[in-house]
Amino acid sequence: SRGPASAATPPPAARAEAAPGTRLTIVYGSQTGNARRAAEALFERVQAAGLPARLVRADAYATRELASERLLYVVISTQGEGDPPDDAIGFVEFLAGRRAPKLPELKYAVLGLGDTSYADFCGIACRIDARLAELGAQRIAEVAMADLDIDTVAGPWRETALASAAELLKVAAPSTAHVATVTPLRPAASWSHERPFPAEVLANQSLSGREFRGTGFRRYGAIDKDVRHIELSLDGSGLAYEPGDALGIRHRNPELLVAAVLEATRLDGDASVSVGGDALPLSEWLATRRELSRLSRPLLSALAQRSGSADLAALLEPGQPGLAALLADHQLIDVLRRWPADWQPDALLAALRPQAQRLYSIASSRKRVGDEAHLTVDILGYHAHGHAHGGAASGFLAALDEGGQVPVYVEPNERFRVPADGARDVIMIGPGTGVAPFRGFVQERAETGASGRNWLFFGAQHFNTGFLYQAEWQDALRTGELHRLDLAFSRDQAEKVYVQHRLRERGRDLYDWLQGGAHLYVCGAIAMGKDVHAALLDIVASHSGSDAEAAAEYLSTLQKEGRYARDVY
Ligand code: 2AM
Repeated sequence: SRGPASAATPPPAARAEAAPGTRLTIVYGSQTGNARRAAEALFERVQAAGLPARLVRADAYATRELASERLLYVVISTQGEGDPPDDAIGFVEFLAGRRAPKLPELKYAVLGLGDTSYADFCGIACRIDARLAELGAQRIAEVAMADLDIDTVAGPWRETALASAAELLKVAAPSTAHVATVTPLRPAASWSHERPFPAEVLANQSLSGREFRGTGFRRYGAIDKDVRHIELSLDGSGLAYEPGDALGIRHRNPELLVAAVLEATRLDGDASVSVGGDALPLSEWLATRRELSRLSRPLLSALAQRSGSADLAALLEPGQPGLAALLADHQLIDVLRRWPADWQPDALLAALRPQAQRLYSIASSRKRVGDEAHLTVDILGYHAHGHAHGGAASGFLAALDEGGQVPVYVEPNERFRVPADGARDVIMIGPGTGVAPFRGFVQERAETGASGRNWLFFGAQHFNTGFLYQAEWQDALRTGELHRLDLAFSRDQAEKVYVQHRLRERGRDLYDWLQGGAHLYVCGAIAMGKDVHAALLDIVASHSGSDAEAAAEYLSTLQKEGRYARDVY
C-alpha cells in the first residue's frame, strides 16, 4: 500500500504499477554508455519475458526506496583507478554510508564493467556487491566482472539474471501486476561500434605546428606533442549529435605495432587463422580485431604460462603490489618483448582482448558545421623500455589523408549538454584536448542566440605549441561569442601553472557566476578533474564563508541538478 487512499481502493496509478516488492529494479551507473547499454539489454529481455521491472539511472534512483526493494540488479562500471561513474557517485556514497538501511529481504546481483588493464578491476561493482551482502541482502549470483569485451561476461550474466528474476517474480508477483514502470529506451542508433559509418576525412590539420605530414605510421612512436584537428563528413549517414556527445571510431592498429607484435611473438602474419567461423590472416586479426596497446591481466596470465616465467607468475599472485605498476607502465608490446614465449596464433588471439571502442569528444556544433563532426585528437607518442611507443587509435587518425575514410558512430552523453535555458551562464574548464566539447558548446550557444555568458579556462604546456584553436578563441572574444578566457601554460615558466590555479585566482567571480545560476563543465584528464574539484571546493568554501562539508554539499547539489558535469578520461 502507498499512501492513505490505497488502503480502501487503490488509485489507478498505483494499480498499474507493480508494488516495489513484486518487481525487479535495475539500477545502472555508466560513464561512457557501456553499462547503460548492458542494463538496457537486460531490461529488454526482462520486459519481453513479461516480468514487472523498471530501469533507473543511479542518479535518478530514490535511495529511500531501497529498503522496500525485493529484487535489485546493479549494472555499473568502474573508472580508471577505481572511481564510480559520475551518475552513480551519490548512489555509491549512500550505500557505503551510515544511512544505508539493513536489507534482509533483498535479493540482488551485480554486473561490473571494467578494464583489466587497471589493478582495481571492477572495484566499484565488487564493493557494492560486498556492501549489499553486509547490509544483509542475499546475493543470488556471484558478482560478474566484464572486461572490454563486455558481452563475453555480460551475455551469460544476462541470461542467468533473467532466469533468476523469472523464478523469483513468478512466486512474488500477482498476475495483475504485470505493468511495469518503464523508462523509455532511446531508439536504437543506426550506426554502432559493430556497424560504423564510413565517414570521409575533410581535413586533418595540426593544431600544434608539429605536424609529421601524412605519415601516421612513421609518426607512430615519435615523441613530440602533436594535436590534430580532424573534420569528418557525416553526409548521408543520418547521424545526429549534440555538443557534448562523443564520436566512437574504429581504428586499424598501426602497421608498425602489428609488425612489432609479430616479431616479438615470432609468428607469421600471413598465416590464416580462423576464430568463430571467421578466417583472416593473423596480421589482419591483429590490425582490426584485437587490442594491441593496452595491457590486460588475462594476457599476463597467458604470458606467464607460455613463457614459464616464475617472476611474472609471482607478480600475478593476489595482493602483489608490483602488478599495478606493471599494468600502468607497460604496454602489451613491452611485456611480449620482455618475456619471450612459445606462442601459437590462436592462443595469442584468445589471450588478447577484442578491440575496444575509442571515444573522442566532438568539437563542433551541427548548427554551425552542418553534416560534419570535428575532433581534437592528441597524437600519443613516447619512448620507454628502449623503444618508441605510440597511440593505436590516435596513430591511425594522424595518418588519415583527406578523402580517406574513418568508421564512426555517435555515442551520446546526455549528462554533458549546454543548458536548455540559453540565458544561463556557462563556465567551461578544458585543458588540453579537454577543450574539444567547449568548441562545440560555444558554437552551439552562438548559433542558438543564447544570451548567457561563456567563460573558458584552457591550459596547455606551452603557449607556442599548445594553444589549441587560438585564433578561433580570439575571434570569439571579439565577436562576443566568448566572454572570458583564462589561460594556464604550465611549462612556460619555472613554476607549474594549471587551470586550477587560474580558478583560484578568479574564485570570487566564479562563485558569483555559480550563485547566479551558471552551469559548470570540466573535460580532460581524470587527475585534472580531481584537482579542479578540490579547487572548486576551496573556492566555494572561502567565498561562501562555509566549511568544507557545506562546500561539498553545494557542489554535490550542483551535480544532481545537472549544473556541474564532468567528462573525464
Ligand atoms: P603538464 O604536462 O605540464 O604537467 C594539458 O595537458 C595541460 O594540463 C598541460 O599543461 C598539463 O601540464 C596540464 N596538467 C597536467 N596535470 C594536471 C592536473 N593534475 N591538473 C591540471 N592540469 C594538469
